[in-house]
Parts: sequence; C-alpha cells; structure tokens
Amino acid sequence: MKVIFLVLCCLLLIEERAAECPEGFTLINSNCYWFRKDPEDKANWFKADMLCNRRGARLLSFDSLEEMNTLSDYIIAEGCNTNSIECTYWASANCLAQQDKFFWQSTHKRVKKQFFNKGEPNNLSGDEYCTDFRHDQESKYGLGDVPCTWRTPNFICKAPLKSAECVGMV
Ligand SMILES: [Ca+2]
Repeated sequence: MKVIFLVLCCLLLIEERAAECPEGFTLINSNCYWFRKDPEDKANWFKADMLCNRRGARLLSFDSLEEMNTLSDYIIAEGCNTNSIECTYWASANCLAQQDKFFWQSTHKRVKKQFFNKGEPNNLSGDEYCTDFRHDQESKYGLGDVPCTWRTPNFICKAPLKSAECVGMV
C-alpha cells in the first residue's frame, strides 16, 4: 500500500514537472537550450563541449530537421539573420573519428547531408573537422564545417526536460 501511494505521488510529480527545463535553459518545442554568449571568453569547439557537459547538458545536436528549423526560426526571431560571428554557434557534429563522415558528438548518430547549409561541408581550409550552426545568408540556419580550433563567444547546449526524481523515493 505504501509503495502504491509513493508511486502515485511520483507520477503526480512527473506530471507537474513535465515541462521544466534546467535553470537558465529555454524551452523550445519540448527541448531545452542554453544560449551562451560571452564576448569576453571565446571558446574553441572542445571548450564549448566541455562547458556544456559541466552544465549537465550536451553541445547542440538535432534529432530531426524539424527541430533544427524550429531553432533556426527562434534565433532569427531573436534578431540574428546574418552569418556574423555574433550570430554563429558551435554545434556538436564533427568528423574527428572518421574524416569523411560527420557524427553528432552527443548522440553518436550520423549527420545527414540535409542538416548542412548549401555548399557545406566543404573542408575549405583542409582541417574543418567540427561544425557551427550559422545563417545561410538566405533564409535559415544550418551547419557548416569549420576548424575545431576556431574560437567564438557563442555556443548552444541542449538538455532533456527535467522529470521528477523518483530515485530514492520508493
Ligand atoms: Ca566549411
């Protein structure tokens, strides 16, 4: 009886907290994002990845094109419609493990071509093994490959929605 009561309590908590993001994160279509912009502290890809992990999150990845387009619309609505450095963010896709194939660092899934902007990935400088999320100068955001050592003030961390913590309650 006691166990049933506690499980019911837990289920109620899950329902109440179902739409919560970690503190400082923004809820956009069932995903939580943290937008980091700090002109005083530019980060290369490795540092961005580390700082997301420290927040209990992962560097930006997309589970679907719909998710990417939703975030693109959000960023553009916030006032970014150029590919300037102030409006460009690190993403987790990289080809560090296998140089002709891109994988999401956070999910280890293969990155499909349609996530990239037109003409990308092009490995223009010969060492473009990481990716950023940038405006395509036409209408939307997409990925481009860039050197991992490039430094930008901006990156986006992604975290799952917080659910009630049942561990230890039953
Ligand atoms: Ca490129």
